[in-house]
Amino acid sequence: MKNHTLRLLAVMIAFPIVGSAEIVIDDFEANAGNWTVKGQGLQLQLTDSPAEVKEGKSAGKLIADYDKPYSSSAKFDLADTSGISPETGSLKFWLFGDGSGAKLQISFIAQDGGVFSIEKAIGWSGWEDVEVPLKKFTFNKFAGPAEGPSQNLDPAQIKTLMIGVYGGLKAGDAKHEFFIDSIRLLP
Ligand SMILES: [Ca+2]
Repeated sequence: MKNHTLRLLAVMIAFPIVGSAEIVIDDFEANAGNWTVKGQGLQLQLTDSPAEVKEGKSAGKLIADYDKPYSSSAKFDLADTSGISPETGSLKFWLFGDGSGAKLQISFIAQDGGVFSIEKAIGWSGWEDVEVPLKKFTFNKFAGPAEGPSQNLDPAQIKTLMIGVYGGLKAGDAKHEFFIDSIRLLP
C-alpha cells in the first residue's frame, strides 16, 4: 500500500521587506537551506535545468515520494509581515504542475501556533502563476491547536509557510515532481 499521507515541509521566512511592496519569500536563487524538511516523504531540491526554472537561474523541485514515510515539519523565524493587508494581500507563486490532480496544501503558521490553510488541486500541466488571496486561508484545527486566540489570519503574525502534497497518484506511480519558483506575498 502506498502511503498517501500528507507530506509536509516548512520554510523559515526571513523576508526582505521592500516598503509596503511585495515580499519575496523565496526565489530559489540562493539555496534551499531556508527550507526545513523532516523525513523523506517530501523533498526539496534546487534545479537549474532551464525547463524547470520559471524566473532567474534556479527554481525549487518538490518531490513527493509516496513510498517514503510521510514527513511533518514546522520550523520558523520571526519576520515583519506587517506591510501585508489581510483584506487585499495574497500569496503568489509559480508552480509547474503535472496535471495529476495531486493536492497542494499551503499553510501559514502564526506566532500563536494557529495554522491557516488552503488546498489546491494541481490539475494543470506546465507553469501556472498561482495567486491565492489571504482571505481564502481558513483556520485549520487539524494541523495546529484546535482553538487559538485568532481564527482569522493576521499577516503580521505569520512566521512560517508550510507546503504539503498528497493524493493524485495514478496507478503505478510512486512519485510526484513539481517545480516551484518566485514565492511572494503581495500587499
Ligand atoms: Ca528563481
